[in-house]
Amino acid sequence: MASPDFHPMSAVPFTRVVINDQFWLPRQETNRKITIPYVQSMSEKTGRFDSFKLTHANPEGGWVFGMPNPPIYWDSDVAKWIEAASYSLATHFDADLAGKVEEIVELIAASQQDDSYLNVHFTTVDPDGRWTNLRDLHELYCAGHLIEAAVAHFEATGNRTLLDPMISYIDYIASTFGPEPGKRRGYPGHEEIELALVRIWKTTGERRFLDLASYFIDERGKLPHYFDIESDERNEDDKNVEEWPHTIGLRHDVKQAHLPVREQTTAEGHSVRAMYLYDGMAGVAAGTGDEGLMAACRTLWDNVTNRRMYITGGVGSTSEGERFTVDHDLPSDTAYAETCASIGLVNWATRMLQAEGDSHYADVAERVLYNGFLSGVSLAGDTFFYANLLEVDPQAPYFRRRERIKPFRQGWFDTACCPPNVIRTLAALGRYFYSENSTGVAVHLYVSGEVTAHVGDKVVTLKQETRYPWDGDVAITMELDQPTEFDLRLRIPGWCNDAKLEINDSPVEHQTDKGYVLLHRVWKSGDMVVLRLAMPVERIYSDRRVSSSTGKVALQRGPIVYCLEEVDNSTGLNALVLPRDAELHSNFEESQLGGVATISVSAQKIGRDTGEPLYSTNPGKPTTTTIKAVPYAVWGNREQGEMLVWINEA
Ligand code: FUB
Ligand code: ZN
Repeated sequence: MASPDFHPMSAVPFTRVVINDQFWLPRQETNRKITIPYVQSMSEKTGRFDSFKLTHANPEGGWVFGMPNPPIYWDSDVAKWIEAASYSLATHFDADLAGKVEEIVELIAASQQDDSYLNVHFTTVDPDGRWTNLRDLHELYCAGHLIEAAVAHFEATGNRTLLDPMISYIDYIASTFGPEPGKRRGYPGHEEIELALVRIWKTTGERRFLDLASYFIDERGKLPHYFDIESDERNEDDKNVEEWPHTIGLRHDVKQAHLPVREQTTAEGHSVRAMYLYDGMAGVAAGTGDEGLMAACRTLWDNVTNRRMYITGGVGSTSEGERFTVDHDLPSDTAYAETCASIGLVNWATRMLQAEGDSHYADVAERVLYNGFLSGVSLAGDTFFYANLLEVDPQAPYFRRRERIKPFRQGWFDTACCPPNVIRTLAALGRYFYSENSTGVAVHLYVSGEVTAHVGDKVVTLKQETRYPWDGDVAITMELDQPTEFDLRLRIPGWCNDAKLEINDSPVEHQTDKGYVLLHRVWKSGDMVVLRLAMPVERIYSDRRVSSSTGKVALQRGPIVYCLEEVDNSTGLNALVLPRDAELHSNFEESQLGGVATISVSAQKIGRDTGEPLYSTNPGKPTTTTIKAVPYAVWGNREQGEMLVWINEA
C-alpha cells in the first residue's frame, strides 16, 4: 500500500528522457533503423496495410482460424506499428517515415463506417458478424490498439487524423455496450481496450473514457454470463466448454471471465490477456481512487510475481491456451512466456509503481526488460521469439509441433503480435526509467543519459552516468538554473545487498522507504549523488515446489539472468553440474554479442559416453570443464544449439 505521504507519480514521458548508454542505445538504434522498417515491410508484404482499403486484396489469401482473411487481429498489428513509428518520429524525425505514417493513418480514418465502426475483418468479410462474438473475435482488442495508436500519433504530431475517428468510434462503442437499458452488457474476450481507454482519458481528460474502461472491467465475469448469452444468440453449444485441450479457448477462465475481477485472486488463463486486464484495472483504480480494485490488483500481483513468474520475468507456463496453469508450475523446456506477455507485465508493473511508489514493481519491470522481454528480438533486429523458453534442445520433437515455439528466432509469425509489440516498447523505452510528481523525481532504472522532469512548476534536469547493467556505480548530477528544493528518490534494486551512497564526494548513511532512498534538499547545479551498487555474480535458487528448477541454480549478476549455450559449452548442457563452492568469474567481453559481461566457472560433466545400453549400473566418470554463461537476453544470436538457464548443482 502507498505511504500516507506518498503522492502518486507519473512517468516522465520518453521524449524528455535521453538514453545514451552502451546497453539500450544500440538496441534502440537497431529498432529504429532495422526493426521498425522491417515490420513495415512485412505489413506491406502481407497485405496488412492494404487491408484498410477494405477491398479484401490479401496477397497471402487463405483462411485463419476458419475465417477468411483479413484475420481478426490485423488492425492491432498495424496499430502497433503506427505507435512505434510515432514514438520514433517524436525523437528522430524522418520525413519518409512521417509520410508513410500519415498515409496509413489516413487510410484507417477513411475505412471508418458511417456509424463510426472501424474494423477491417468485419467490415470486409463478415459484416453480419459485428459484435456477435466478443469472446473470440478480437473486435474490442483491435479497437484498443487503434486507440493507443491514435494517442501516440496525436502526441507525436499534434495531428488528430486518427484521434478524432477513434473518439467517435469509442462513443459508438459506448452507445452499444454498457449497463444502461437497451445496451448490451458485453466486454472483450481479449482485453486491451480497458488500458487504452485509460490512456486516452489521460491524454484528453475526457472522463467518459475512464468510465467506459471501468464498465468493461467490472462487467467481466458477472452472471448471467455475457459470453454464454452471446453463444446462445449464435445458436452455438460452446459455453465455457471444459473438455481438454481443443476447446481450451472457450473456457471463461482463459479469458479471465470466470469471476468478477474483484473476486479473482489468482492469475488465470491467457497470459497476455491477463496482463492487459490487470494493467487496465490498475489504471482505472488509480484514476478513480478505487481502493477495492487496487487491492484486487495487489492480490493478483502477489500471485503472479511470487508463484507464477519465471526468473526471466516471463509469464505463461504452457502453449495450450498460451496461459497460466497453477502455482509453481514453471517448466523450463515447455514454457510459453510470450514476448507480448512480458511487455504486458512491464506495463502493469509500471502502472502499479506510479500509483504506489513501491520498488517491488520496478524490480519486476527491470527483471522483465533486461531478460524475458529483450530476448524477444535478435541483436540484428529482424528475428523474434514468440515464446521465450528457459531450456532448449533443438533435437526435441516438441519444437516440430508448434509454429510459434522454435529453438531459434523467426522472421515472422502467422499471428504476428510480438514483433510490432517489441518495436513500440523499445521506441518509447525511456518512459520506464523515471517518474515525477509535485514533490520530486524518482529514478527507477539506471541508464546513462539525461532526464528533464517537471516537479510542480519547476523544471529539473538530471544527468546520469553509469555502465549499468555491467557495473553498479551510478553518478547523478544536477543541472539546474537555480537552487531548487525537491525530493530525489533512488531505487535500491531488490537484487542488491550492498548499496553505498555519496553526495558531493561525502559518504551518506541512508535508509530506504519502499525500496527508495529519499533525498530531500535544496539542490544546486553540479550537485552529484553517487550510488555504488555491489554487483557480484549471485547463485539464485527457486522455491522447491518449482520442480523443473529444484536442485538447480541460475546465475544472475545485477539485473541480468544468465544461461549456457551449446556454442560455448558443447552439447549435453544438462550433464553439467556446478559445484556449490566453485568460484564464479565475471568478465566483460567487448567483442561478444554486442559487448556483454560473461561468467566463467569450473564445472563437472557427468554421465556415460554413448555406446552403452540405455540403462546400466555404470554412472560414468565425471570430467572437469570450464563453462561460460552469457546473458539470457542475447542467447540464440550465434549458432543454433542447446540453451539452459537452470544448471544442475551439487
Ligand atoms: O491476437 C492476439 C494475440 O495472439 C495474443 O495476444 C497472443 O497471445 C496471440 O494469441
Ligand atoms: Zn505476442
